[in-house]
Amino acid sequence: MIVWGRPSSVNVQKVLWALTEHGMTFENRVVGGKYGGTDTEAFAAMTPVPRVPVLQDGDLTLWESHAILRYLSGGVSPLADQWMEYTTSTLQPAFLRMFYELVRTAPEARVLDAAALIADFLAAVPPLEWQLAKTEWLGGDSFGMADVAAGAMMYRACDLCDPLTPEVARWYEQLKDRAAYRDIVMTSYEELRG
Ligand SMILES: N[C@@H](CCC(=O)N[C@@H](CS)C(=O)NCC(=O)O)C(=O)O
Repeated sequence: MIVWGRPSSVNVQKVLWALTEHGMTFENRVVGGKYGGTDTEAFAAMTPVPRVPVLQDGDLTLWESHAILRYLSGGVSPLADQWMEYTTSTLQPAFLRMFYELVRTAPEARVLDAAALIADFLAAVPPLEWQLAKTEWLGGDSFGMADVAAGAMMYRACDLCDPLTPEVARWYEQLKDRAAYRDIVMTSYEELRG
């Protein structure tokens, strides 16, 4: 399999992390961001959206990180799917608004209210606490793709604010216990700093 995308992208990290957890072999072709390569005809032939990640598996080409996670797992449970959707619709947009302003935008160019951005992200976390009070992992009793989808942004989020309510803190410790999380997600994002 080939994963197109820079490892500094949180969405690419989800795919690299999932592949590693599944013990699958793959090649990572580093494109996007400062590396370029997403504005070529060859890239446009793979996806109509010049964004990463893109997965190639033989004749199959897939984009959208959560679709790739579902494919790699042969599908996910309804509970896991629900949390992947929550991540797409609510948690990650709030995280990205915070991350773009506080990390990707140079200090002198920041115009948004940092406290409000942080508060918006923190307001998206209590539903995770609610689920994690009932189940060990977001998607149920075992680690899975919901943890990958939502967990991928927690490392950077913890640098910017404190989202670690009791059960979320327990879950985050469990994520950090995984070698693939440490190797793929808990990495420098200095290249993204504005
Ligand atoms: N919904 C898409 C979002 C993809 C996306 O926005 N990727 C970002 C990186 S996280 C990107 O490609 N940015 C432009 C670039 O890196 O060149 C997914 O989950 O795969």
